Amino acid sequence: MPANGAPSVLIIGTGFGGIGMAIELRRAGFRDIVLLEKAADIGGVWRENTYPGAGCDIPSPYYSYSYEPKPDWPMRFSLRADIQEYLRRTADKYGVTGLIRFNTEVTAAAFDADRGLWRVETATGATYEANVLIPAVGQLSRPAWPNLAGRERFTGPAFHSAEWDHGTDLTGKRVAVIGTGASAIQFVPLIQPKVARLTLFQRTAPYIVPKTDTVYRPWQHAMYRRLPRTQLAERAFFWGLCEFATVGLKGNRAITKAVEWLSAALRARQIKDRELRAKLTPDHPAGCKRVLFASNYYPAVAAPNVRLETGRIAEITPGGVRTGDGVEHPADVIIYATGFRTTEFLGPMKVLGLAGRDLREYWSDGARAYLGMSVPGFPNMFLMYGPNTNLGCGSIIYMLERQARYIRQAVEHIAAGTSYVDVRPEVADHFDAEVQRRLARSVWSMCRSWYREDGGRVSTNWPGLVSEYDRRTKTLDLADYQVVVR
Ligand code: N01
Repeated sequence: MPANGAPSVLIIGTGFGGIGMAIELRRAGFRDIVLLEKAADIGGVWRENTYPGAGCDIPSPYYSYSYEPKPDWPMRFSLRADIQEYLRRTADKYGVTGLIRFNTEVTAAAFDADRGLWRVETATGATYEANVLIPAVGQLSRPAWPNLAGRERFTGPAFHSAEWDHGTDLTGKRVAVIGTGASAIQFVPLIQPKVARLTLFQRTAPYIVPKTDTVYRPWQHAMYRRLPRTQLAERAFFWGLCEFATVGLKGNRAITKAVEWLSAALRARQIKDRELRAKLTPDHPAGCKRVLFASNYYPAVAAPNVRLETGRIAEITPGGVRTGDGVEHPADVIIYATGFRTTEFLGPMKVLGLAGRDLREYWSDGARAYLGMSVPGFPNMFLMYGPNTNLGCGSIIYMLERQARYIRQAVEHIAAGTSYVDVRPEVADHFDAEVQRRLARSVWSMCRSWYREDGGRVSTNWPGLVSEYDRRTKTLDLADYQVVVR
């Protein structure tokens, strides 16, 4: 149990990572905790992504904190507003909301070894100091805009799916959507009935499998409330299903072939036009990009007011999008569903460790961290949802809880009189080599995706099952760290 309120902890971000971390520390008795949040509300991606139909494709009984089951989720695959509300309520319940400094964007952080303190600068000019720094800023927080010529010349409204412009009414408009990833496949079916014409620019066809959604009935809510184990069973089922799917992503082709078959069966059932079906047929192994869940996407693409354009985009013109064949596709509105800058962990922050070492330089040939959390030369800093902790299938909240548990142990060691702990470079290097060796055999090394750096390194994904991550992060081994005592 900490004495004298020490150590002090600064958490950056109030998505599931930051809030979960603060809860873990408070439950362990720590009180000197501050969370810095750039926006005016909590929620991370669930606050930012307000596009029509935004929701989670991991079932809610699994996509929730293990210690905070919610018996009354309206649906199995919850929509963003319900998920954000769940996070808000959980933060309130565990006394975290009052610890948050809103509208406080961190711009830089530097470690002062003499004082064993991180000094953090913010866009407001306010500075903060703490013994421990925990960036929990996510992998999907910064929209990626495509580098297309003429983008600024377009005269109509244009916005990114993660920054949806609710002031633009799409009714009766000619709309161009660029990108066919997880975001696009959620909002395309919702905007298709109201627009006059939708041109959907697909660079790579994704694998889509049916979404087994369900609206929970009152009797189910009552059952989950009275017999919590029934909801736990649903959680366990999806945990097991994802572990099984991950065996495929790790390299078992029989499993990924089954996913390919499932997706082909959905196309055969929902797309009657052979030419369109061919265009929608992926040309990479399933799982190498994220497999998507939707039962309403293919029918929307097959609707008469939709055109699926697979030609290369040559440029954006003042009035639309021109493809490589010279054809201009007129549009009143362009929506960029082009994803996130996933491999630029910690985004624009300048982070300086021991002897002024710059994190960006250390990561110049790819982000890496021991167990996704600790970076040598950056003592007392622990990342949540850091490099190589994303999943092809599974609940990130499960991973975040493991990270919170591990980091809490580090904080306990620091509370016990240690000035700082710094992961040993050889430990971190050995771990990174192992992770990369394993990822090279996985399906993620077989195509270009947001999981990979430009050079090909897979820097986002965990190479194993979540049960392995659970085991390896259960107990912090101090032998992995250089420990500097005051
Ligand atoms: O982004 P993406 P997203 N010209 O990177 C295309 C999570 N998420 O926002 O595949 C033309 O997947 C790009 O084409 P290609 C989830 O983890 C979850 O959709 O690179 N096209 C692709 O089609 C997800 O994986 C949920 O060839 C260009 C698309 O844009 C992650 O967020 C919902 C292009 C980008 O797809 C990201 O999903 C939403 C260009 N220059 C998000 N540049 C759920 O839980 C890019 N593209 C359901």
